[in-house]
Amino acid sequence: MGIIGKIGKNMNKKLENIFKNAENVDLILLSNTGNEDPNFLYITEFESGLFENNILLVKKDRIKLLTNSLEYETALEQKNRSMDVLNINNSNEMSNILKKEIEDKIIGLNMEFLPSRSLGIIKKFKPRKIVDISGAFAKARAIKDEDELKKMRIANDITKKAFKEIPKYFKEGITEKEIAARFNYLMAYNGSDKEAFDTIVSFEKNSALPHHFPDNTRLAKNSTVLIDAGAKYKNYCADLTRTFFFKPDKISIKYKKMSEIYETVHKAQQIGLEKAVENEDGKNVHAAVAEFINTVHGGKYKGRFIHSLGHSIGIETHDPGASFSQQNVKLKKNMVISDEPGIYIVGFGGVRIEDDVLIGKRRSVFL
Ligand SMILES: [Mn+2]
Repeated sequence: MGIIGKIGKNMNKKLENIFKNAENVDLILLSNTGNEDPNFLYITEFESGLFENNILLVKKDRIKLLTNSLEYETALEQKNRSMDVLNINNSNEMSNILKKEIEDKIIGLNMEFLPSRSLGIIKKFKPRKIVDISGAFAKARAIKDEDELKKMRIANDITKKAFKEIPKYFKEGITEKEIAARFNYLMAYNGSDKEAFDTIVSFEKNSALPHHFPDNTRLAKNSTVLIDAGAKYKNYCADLTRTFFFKPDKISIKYKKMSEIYETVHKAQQIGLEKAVENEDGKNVHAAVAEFINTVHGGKYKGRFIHSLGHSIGIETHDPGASFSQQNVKLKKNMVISDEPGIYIVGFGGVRIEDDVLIGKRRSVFL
C-alpha cells in the first residue's frame, strides 16, 4: 500500500464508525440535489465545488463519486486515495452503473435528505432492501475527530474576532441590516469561507424575538444589541451569540433591568457548562439551567427561557445526533454542543449568550 494522505485516514475512520451502525448494508448511496447532502461533505471532505446531483457510492473501504465534466477536475484535485472519481456524461452509462451497484443489494439511504423523487428512481433499480442510515451518520457525526475540532476552533476564533471588532461600528442611527453586513464582512476578512447561517442582529425590543431577521430598525442610545452569528470554515460551523448595550445610561431603570437579566443569563450559561460532561443526560443539563432561570430573583423570569439550551454543531449549524433537549441522549467526549440560555421579555428586550462547548470527561470547555 502507498502512503494514505491525512484526509484518507480521517475518511476511513469515519467509514468504520458509520458501518458499525449500519452493519448489514452493502452500499450507502448519497445523492445530492441542488444542494449537497451534509453527509456527502462529511465523507468526501470536499472544500470546493457544488457537486449538484452527484452521487456518492460508499462501501466500507472504498468510495466512488459519480460526477460529470462540470465538477470532474475539482473532484480529482481534492480526492483521496480511497476514492474513485467517474466522469459520466450520459444517462445510459449512469443507469448501467447504478443497476450494477444497486440490484439485489441492501442499500443505505439518507432519508433525512433524499427527496422522494430520487427514492423513486433508486427503487427502479430493484434493491433487495432499503435501509435508512441517517441515524448511523448522526451518531458518527456527533463525535468530532481532531481534524474536525481544529476546523471548528478556527470557525469559532474567526467569529470571536468579529465580535471583538463589531462594537467599533455601533453608532446612533445605524440599522440592524448595516450591522449584519459589517459583521459578515468582519468574519470574511478574518478568514471565514461563508456565514454558517444568516446573521441575526436585533436592537432593543427586537432582541426578545430569538430569530428576528435584521431590518431597518435604527440604533439608539441605551439600547440592547443582540448578535447571533457564526463563521463557516472548511465546511464546519460556529454558532455564537453576544448581547451588548450601546451607550448605556447606567442610572436608567431600563439599563438596571437589562443588567440583571444579563447577569442571570451569564450565570445560567456557566451552570450549563459545568453540568455538561460525559455520561450526563443532555436533558438534565437543560433542566438544571431552566430550573435556575425559573427560580432565581423570586421567580420573576419564570417561563422566559423559551428554547432548548443547545444543539449539536458541525457541518450543519444544527447538526444531528446530540442536543440538550433530546430524551435519553447521553453526552460523550468530543461532542460539540451550543450552550445558549436566554431570557426574553416581549415588548422590552432579551438577552442570549451562546458559546460552543466541547464535551469532556470530567470538565467541558468552550471552543
Ligand atoms: Mn445556536
